[in-house]
Order: sequence, then C-alpha cells, then structure tokens
Amino acid sequence: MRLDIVTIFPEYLEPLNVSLVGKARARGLLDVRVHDLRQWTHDRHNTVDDTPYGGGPGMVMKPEPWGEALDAIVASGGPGEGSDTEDGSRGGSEHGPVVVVPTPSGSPFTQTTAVELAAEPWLVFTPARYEGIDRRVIEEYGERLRVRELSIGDYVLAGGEAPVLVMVEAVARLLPGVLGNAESHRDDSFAPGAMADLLEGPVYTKPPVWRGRGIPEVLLSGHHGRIARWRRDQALHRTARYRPDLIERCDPAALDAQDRVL
Ligand code: 6GU
Repeated sequence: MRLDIVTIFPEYLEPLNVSLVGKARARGLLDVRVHDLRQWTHDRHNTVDDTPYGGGPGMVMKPEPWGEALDAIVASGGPGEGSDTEDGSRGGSEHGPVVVVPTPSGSPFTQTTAVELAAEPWLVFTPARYEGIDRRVIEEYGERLRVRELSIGDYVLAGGEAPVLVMVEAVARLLPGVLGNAESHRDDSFAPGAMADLLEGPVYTKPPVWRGRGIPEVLLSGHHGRIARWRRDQALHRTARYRPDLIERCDPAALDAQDRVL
C-alpha cells in the first residue's frame, strides 16, 4: 500500500518511522511518502494561509498549494511507481488514490472505515492546520477522485497530523503480513465476527500471583468452552459499563442464548 501525506509539519509524521508502521515500511509492505506543502508555494514567505472570506477568526489554507501538491502526487503514478513495494502492486490505481481529508467536521473514522481503507492500494492524506482548507479544493478533487472527510472523534485538535497518525496505524495493522499473528485482530474491540461490537475484556500473563492477586481460575482450567464463555461475559459486562450505547444498538441476533446483558 502506498500512502502520501501532505503537511506543513513533516516532522510531526516522524512517528511513522517507529514500531509497527516503521517495521512495515522497512519490510516493504508500506510505501509512505511525506511531503512538505510549502514546496508547492512560490512566494518568498512560502504562504499557505490567508484570511477567511466573510470574516471571522483564524486563517484558511489557500487552495493553490494544495491543488499543485495533489496534481503532482496524482501524476506521480500509482503504488509501485517511483518506489518499491515488495509485491510490486499497482492494481487499482487506475481509479487514482482515495483522498483522506482529516477534519473535525468529517464523518466518524471507525474500524469499518479502517477496513475499507486497508483494501485500497493508495491513500493520500491532507492534514490541515488553521481553520481548514478552502472548500473548492475538496469540491475539485471530489469530482475526479474518491474523497473522504473523516473525524477521529468529538473533540477539536489543532491540526490533522495527529489524526493521520491514528488513521495510518489503524489501517496499517490490518494489512496482510503486518501483524505477526493474522488472528491478532480477530477479537479486537469493534472487529466484525463473534465478539462484534463488544469491548475486549481483561487479559492476564505470568506470574500467577502478583502482589497477592491471582488469576481468574477459569483461565487456568484448560477448559476452552468455559474460557470462551467467561471471556464473552467479561466483554458484555465491560461494554454495558463503559459503552451502553453499543449494547443498545447491537443486533439481537448477535447475542447468543446465554448472553445476559445487565
Ligand atoms: Cl480529523 N482534525 C482535527 N483538527 N480535529 C479533530 C479531528 C480531525 N478529529 C477529531 N478532532
């Protein structure tokens, strides 16, 4: 998968060199290209913002640098061009990239969104600062490419860079070969499947007693059926406590005969 990220703070994306995403890059599973938006400015001060039409506080990002940046990136070809992904993948780029616009005014970025984006060969992220990007940029590329305006939650951040780190990590860990164990995300909170829409319950490891605290005895029983039942009960209790909204809107068919919510 190829990811292009256009920002006025390339240093903010340094964490993409570390840990899971950094390793996926080193292994050729992810081709991440971070671009400085100011390279597409032409004035002495590399201006990327201006005052809003209609007045009001704050500044708005000018359309011209974004237009030049996106045109250059789209023209640079699909995944696999000008760089090296291990599978040499270029399929799917005939539709161009999906453009992800992080904004607190977007639709919610969820695990379903992450799964959808993980199926794409090429994503371009446009994290903005200030009050956002001139609307005409989103209109323009919305006519040529698939554009998704996405928010990571109901709070306001100073810019889209931290949301990009969040979204890239959520997507990257779903790519084939990135996680050591392909089953590692089967039981994730919010993963589709048997534990759909339930929060994960508690986990334990050695030692068997720590500061006088033991392990729930069922986990030591070796009885896989009882362990699965216990884990599901823990997940239901935790979800009822912290996310009652998930229980409210869960499909009754997703609850099994032994589930007792409350
Ligand atoms: Cl994507 N951007 C900003 N600036 N703030 C946010 C957000 C995005 N999602 C939640 N808050």
